[in-house]
Amino acid sequence: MSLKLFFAPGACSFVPHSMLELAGVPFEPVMVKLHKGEQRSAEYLAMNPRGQVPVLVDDGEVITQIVAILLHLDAKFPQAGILPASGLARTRALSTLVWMNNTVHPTFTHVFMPQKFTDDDAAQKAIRSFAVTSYRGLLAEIEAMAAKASPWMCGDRPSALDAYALTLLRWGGITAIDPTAQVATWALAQRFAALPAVARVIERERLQLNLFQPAAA
Ligand SMILES: N[C@@H](CCC(=O)N[C@@H](CS)C(=O)NCC(=O)O)C(=O)O
Repeated sequence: MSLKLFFAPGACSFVPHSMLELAGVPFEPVMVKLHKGEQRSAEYLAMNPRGQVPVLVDDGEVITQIVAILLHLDAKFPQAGILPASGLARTRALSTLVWMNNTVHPTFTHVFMPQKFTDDDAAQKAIRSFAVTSYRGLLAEIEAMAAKASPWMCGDRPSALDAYALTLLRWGGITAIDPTAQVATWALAQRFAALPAVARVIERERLQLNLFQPAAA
């Protein structure tokens, strides 16, 4: 069995990256430098024509999309607790995971890369500013979920939801949303980051949890 994960530091690939480390299975992490455009190299596009991370390569089979990658890993390593095993707990966790991936994450894309949505400079500014407000509201929804975590989002085991919550909260810092003000999510993220397996990922990606910079006046 050979597993390779293409990841970029601080990107959404942190979610499968931390799940692979938590699973304790051998895998090869391959860093992709998005700021250098490595995701658009001919070699990378031959593997993933969408030019994005994460990509999981399992025995030569290329798998893209976070939710698909996580479900694939969960089926392969059920002991890892990537999602609750069954029942309503699993359904609810999937519902939150998919919402994080298809709503919260793309809202941040509008903040971080408004150029993907229009080439008009003024419209980009408007998109960004509207998306920051939406993103704030979405982080407040995550905060309400984190406040009920006991101790993790899915109960007694850390899961993909904790990893995604950390990632989304961390990104908020870039948009002048102070992560420490989201008290429950911040505590959850710190607890998750302190798990030895996750600490290895944070070290490999050289991540700083708190990226907060106040908005310019
Ligand atoms: N829907 C995709 C989203 C992946 C995604 O947005 N990846 C970003 C990093 S967080 C990326 O690779 N961006 C590089 C680019 O678009 O150039 C998934 O779930 O995997």
